[in-house]
Amino acid sequence: MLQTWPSLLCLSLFQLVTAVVHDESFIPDIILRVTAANYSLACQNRYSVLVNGTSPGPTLRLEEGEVTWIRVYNDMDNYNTTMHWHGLSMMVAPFSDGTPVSQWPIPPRHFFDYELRPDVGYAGTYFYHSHLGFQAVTASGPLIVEDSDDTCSYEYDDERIVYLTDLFLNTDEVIENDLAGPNVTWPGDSNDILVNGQGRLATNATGQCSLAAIDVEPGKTYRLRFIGATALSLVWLAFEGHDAMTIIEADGHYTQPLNASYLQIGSGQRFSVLLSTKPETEVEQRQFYMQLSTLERPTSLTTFAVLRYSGTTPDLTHVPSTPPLPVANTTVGWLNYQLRPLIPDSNFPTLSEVNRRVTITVHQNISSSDQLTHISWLENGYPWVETLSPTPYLVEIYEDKFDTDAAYQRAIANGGLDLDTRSFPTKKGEVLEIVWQNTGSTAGALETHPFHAHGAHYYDLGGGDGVYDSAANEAMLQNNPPVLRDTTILYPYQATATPGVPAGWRAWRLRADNAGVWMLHCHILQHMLIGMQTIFVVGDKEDVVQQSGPASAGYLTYGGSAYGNETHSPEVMHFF
Ligand SMILES: *[C@@H]1O[C@H](CO)[C@@H](O)[C@H](O)[C@H]1NC(C)=O
Ligand SMILES: *[C@@H]1O[C@H](CO)[C@@H](O)[C@H](O)[C@H]1NC(C)=O
Ligand SMILES: *[C@@H]1O[C@H](CO)[C@@H](O)[C@H](O)[C@H]1NC(C)=O
Ligand SMILES: *[C@@H]1O[C@H](CO)[C@@H](O)[C@H](O)[C@H]1NC(C)=O
Ligand SMILES: *[C@@H]1O[C@H](CO)[C@@H](O)[C@H](O)[C@H]1NC(C)=O
Ligand SMILES: *[C@@H]1O[C@H](CO)[C@@H](O)[C@H](O)[C@H]1NC(C)=O
Ligand SMILES: *[C@@H]1O[C@H](CO)[C@@H](O)[C@H](O)[C@H]1NC(C)=O
Ligand SMILES: *[C@@H]1O[C@H](CO)[C@@H](O)[C@H](O)[C@H]1NC(C)=O
Ligand SMILES: *[C@@H]1O[C@H](CO)[C@@H](O)[C@H](O)[C@H]1NC(C)=O
Ligand SMILES: [Cu+2]
Repeated sequence: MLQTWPSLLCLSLFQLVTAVVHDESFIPDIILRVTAANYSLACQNRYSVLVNGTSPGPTLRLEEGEVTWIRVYNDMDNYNTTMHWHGLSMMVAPFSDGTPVSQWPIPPRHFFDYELRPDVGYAGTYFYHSHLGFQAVTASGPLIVEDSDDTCSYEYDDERIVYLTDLFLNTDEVIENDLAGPNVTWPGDSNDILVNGQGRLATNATGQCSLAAIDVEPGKTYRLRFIGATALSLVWLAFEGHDAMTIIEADGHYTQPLNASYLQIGSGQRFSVLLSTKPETEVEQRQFYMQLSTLERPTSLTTFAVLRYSGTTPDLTHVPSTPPLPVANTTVGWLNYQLRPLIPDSNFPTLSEVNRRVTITVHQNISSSDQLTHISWLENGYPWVETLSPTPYLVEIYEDKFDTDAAYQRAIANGGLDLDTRSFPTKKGEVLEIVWQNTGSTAGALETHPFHAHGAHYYDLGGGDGVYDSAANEAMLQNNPPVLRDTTILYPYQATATPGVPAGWRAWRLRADNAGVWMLHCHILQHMLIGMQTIFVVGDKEDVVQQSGPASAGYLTYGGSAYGNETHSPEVMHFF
């Protein structure tokens, strides 16, 4: 059944390859069903996109180096969807990245079989989420890549997932229209930070909704896997009565142990910490608050979960009127230059190996006319929004409709951005430095942006005020080898800045080895909706085909035969 092909490609082969029909004899490893329904979070009814009927959706556990097929059903009548596996590189299976630029969305009442294979060395904490519109505010869930026998890891007694989401009361549709409609309206800040889908409105301390409990036993060491699946909020958190956490993982890579009394988690980031519980003899109080606050918003919101020792009668409905911990402020540049890889990493390219530096200047552009206000986030002068690519770029590449060479030439002459395709074309194998450069908005404001990369993890070179100075920064890295990350934060280093003037940067370095179409974007959904996204096109068609193989026609049209429905078994490429 399964066709294989040599890695050398010729055109005639393209015709020969056939897809595998996933009929009843094909059993996916995992099934996810996406619905839209009225659903209650923190006692608030909201029409939301859900995975398997809940938010967050079920926890997925994958193995390093193992191929896993995940069938995602779009059970909605009125919305497309996709599913992105946040942090996995999608090397080899480029249609599986789940973005609007790498696949046609899954039409209503259709399903798509995603083929995943987490890279060896990437055991850690991830999540999955829809990549369309504002759906990811609720349509998401934890994804854990388990350690293999060879993984050099840490010892702990047990683990707990601490999954953070925002609660918005307006529907996705209202929020999308408020932001991207003809007259922008800010649809409001988060009403609550939910922990594992649970919480109580900060403004409403009565009622039946429970705080989340993190259940522990005395005298044990827990690995807490924190997942920042918030739409907007940068979250500060710490535990009452337990002031020592040891960070051991960031974005799917083990780090050398680093003690911290609090965490600061942006949308898209993950951290694991080891937390040792008190010995039985010292446990007088049996429940302790985990205090969470939103940072960098006009009004800070403080909410709670409960670290609950065994043997207690829980009180999860009580919200303290006075927070047990001081209400936090942002630590600008938190963890910069402090994390080290657990295993020495010899693959880090030095400054002299860098082929090209792409500086991406981000700017919030406000324009008004005839009583209408329009706000966009621009990257080097231009926004990127979903409506800009009616056909996914990867499909255009397979159909020979995207001339990557011409795009590359135009981009090189324009600081890396090709205006015709609104993309950042890259040669496969280039060593890139990507510098996110903050600037004052039209109104002189600066904001915080957790920038995320698809397609590869990057060496996070750090960040600072002003403009990036590569020589000075390289000196900072001399005895501080950086870690691989997929989401790090561009901070504001002052409250205001002159419109358009550089004020703060974050820099990444990576080997662009993964041919395909990869989004690099701020992970704040509201910012994405009004332009804060970029598209990196790595390699040309030959590179993509050589890496992954050809694509059957069923992938190249919306609702094509690679997509299944009730009467049609999908014809699916097995890329691995
Ligand atoms: C999701 O729900 C479907 C049935 O609705 C079930 O078959 C599947 O196992 C569930 N997935 C997970 C990961 O629990
Ligand atoms: C969801 O709830 C709203 C408000 O109560 C209601 O108008 C709407 O019909 C409900 N939708 C569905 C699909 O149940
Ligand atoms: C679904 O996606 C297709 C292809 O991009 C588009 O034509 C259609 O309008 C979308 N449908 C909805 C409901 O957004
Ligand atoms: C407060 O909680 C009650 C009970 O859960 C709920 O009915 C009510 O809508 C909430 N009030 C507000 C303002 O959220
Ligand atoms: C980190 O915290 C652990 C647990 O509290 C403690 O044993 C260790 O000494 C601390 N390490 C450093 C470097 O402070
Ligand atoms: C946060 O900043 C405010 C105002 O600068 C200050 O009053 C407060 O003490 C700070 N909080 C902490 C925990 O440092
Ligand atoms: C940026 O704003 C200016 C007005 O302040 C407006 O003229 C211009 O069209 C805007 N540019 C974009 C790309 O939105
Ligand atoms: C646009 O919104 C602003 C404030 O949100 C309002 O003052 C203005 O009247 C609106 N313009 C139109 C044409 O509705
Ligand atoms: C199911 O898929 C087949 C093949 O793509 C298509 O011809 C058919 O129209 C689809 N059915 C529905 C109900 O969309
Ligand atoms: Cu942003």
